[in-house]
Amino acid sequence: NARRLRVLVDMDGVLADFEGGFLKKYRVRYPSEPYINLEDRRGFWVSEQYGNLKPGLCKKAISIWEAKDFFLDLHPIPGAVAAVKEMADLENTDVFICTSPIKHYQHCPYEKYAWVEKHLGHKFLERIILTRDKTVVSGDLLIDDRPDIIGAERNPTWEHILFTACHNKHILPTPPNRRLPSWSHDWKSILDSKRLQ
Ligand code: BVP
Ligand code: MG
Repeated sequence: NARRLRVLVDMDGVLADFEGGFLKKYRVRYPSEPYINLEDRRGFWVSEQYGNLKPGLCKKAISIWEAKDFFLDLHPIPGAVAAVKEMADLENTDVFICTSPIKHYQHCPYEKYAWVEKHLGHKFLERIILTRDKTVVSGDLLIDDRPDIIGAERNPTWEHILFTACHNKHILPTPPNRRLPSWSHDWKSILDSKRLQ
């Protein structure tokens, strides 16, 4: 089977630690405001949970990731850099980084490219797909921490593998939906199972 496998890998929450980076900068900028520990995060939208915690905190949360250097300063998720490099070096495997930038575009798109160059190297700049709609991108697998990935295409070509994050760990994946609990788990088996299909 010489068919190539195309893997789309999400960035925020899968390669880059958006949640950890957010909490750290939020607490520095708003030291007297309440915050949500990562263990207590529920729901994909940080802004929504903060808005429900106290009026005004939705806007304060948004101010954190709209600021310069927020996306560039994010730490890699443990094991992510090594895994993606190894994945890209596998035979018959094409890896793309498929990420949704925020609409406040002054810093985010640039910093996503800079982050990839810094952590994965210059050649990975060829592999970046910025899109707000991942359903129109074709691939065999999409490794992503967002539970609900919808868009213009009703039948995306990819199988969504839910990457475990603080905000989704309590969600029970409805079979046959699969999870990748972390990069130290066996992601290669997921790819191999897809090659055989
Ligand atoms: O660019 C990130 C941050 C933004 O959504 C994008 C998630 O991209 P993917 O990982 O799905 O590719 N984002 C925005 C908000 C609120 C906006 Br108002 C949020 O609460 N969480 C969040 O991740
Ligand atoms: Mg994500």
